[in-house]
Amino acid sequence: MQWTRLGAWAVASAIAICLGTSMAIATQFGGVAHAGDGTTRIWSLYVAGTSGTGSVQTGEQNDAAHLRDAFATYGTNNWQTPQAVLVAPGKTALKDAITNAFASADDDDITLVFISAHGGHQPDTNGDEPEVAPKQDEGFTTGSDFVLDDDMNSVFGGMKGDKIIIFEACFSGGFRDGTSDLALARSSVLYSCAATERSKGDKGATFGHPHFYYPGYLVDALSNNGVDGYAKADSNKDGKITVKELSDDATTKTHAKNPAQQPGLDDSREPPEEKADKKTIFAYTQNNLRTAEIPGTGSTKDHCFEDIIGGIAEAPDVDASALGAAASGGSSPPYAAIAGAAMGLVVLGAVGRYARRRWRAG
Ligand SMILES: [Ca+2]
Ligand SMILES: [Ca+2]
Ligand SMILES: [Ca+2]
Ligand SMILES: [Ca+2]
Repeated sequence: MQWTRLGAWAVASAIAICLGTSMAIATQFGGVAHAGDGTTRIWSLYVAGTSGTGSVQTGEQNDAAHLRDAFATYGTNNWQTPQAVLVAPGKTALKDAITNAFASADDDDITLVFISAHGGHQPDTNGDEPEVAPKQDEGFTTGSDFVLDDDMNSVFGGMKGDKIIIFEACFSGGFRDGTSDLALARSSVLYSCAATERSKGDKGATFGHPHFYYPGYLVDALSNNGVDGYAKADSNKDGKITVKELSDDATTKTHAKNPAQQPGLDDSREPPEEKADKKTIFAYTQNNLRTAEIPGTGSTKDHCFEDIIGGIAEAPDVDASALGAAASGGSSPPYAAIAGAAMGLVVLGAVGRYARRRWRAG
């Protein structure tokens, strides 16, 4: 299977690649009526936060494009087009793209945004974050912008119906843990790691080409199980993958691959009929799924800033072996050391926003 199609979207001109066929299905909300046209449609948008062609940037873009392709190519439920992949849209462009992409969605539809981007954090200045050290607002980068969790209700405000947001980013488990964080009604968040964790991937050892682990396993979850033609994530083999089945499969495999990383699912803001185990995100035909990809070789990398955002000078590197030691030895999260060092540098008078990102092969 080749994954060669990658769309890039500027706000003014969407380049959409339309794949797959649509087949109307009954509402997926357990028979509970929401205002709408009586048909559940799935609208989706996929974002790679980084532009460029390096191996790490390729990982982000693979995450976005391959998840899009897996959903659209093999899913038989009612995926709507365009299913655009956006590469490094700025914050305003991202917000506008979300508003535009979901303009035709209604209340009995599902809207989905997937984002693979560097995660970062900065000191919590409005006090909304939990009273656990270190108090930080988390966020992700896209283009040259940092999207703070305090701003996510605005950025994602154009989503409609039942909202599913999937984050591949360091610290993404913290994107809705503060009182000013992402908290849209009827929304579920799937995240690649806890608020204190770094999210990792590799250049090809696991999936045959660069992916971060969590989205790589999300894509893999939609592939043929190699036994009886059902999808790997379809635990009850009914030809449908619920949001919970998808999350569970990718979570288990990601955590097994990197024990220092615990993905998760938060559907606490969903009404009972839209909880993750009630909602089909992927319906398919048995024996009509792609096969799993072939592992290659590659080194491990993480998906974090090595800089702290917000006018603070670059923080020191964290060695990959130290991350491993922290995971196995239970020492304090490595990012705490980064934050402490970076905050110490504030007094040196760093001025302006400095968001240089650097990826490191470990
Ligand atoms: Ca509808
Ligand atoms: Ca916050
Ligand atoms: Ca937060
Ligand atoms: Ca199922």
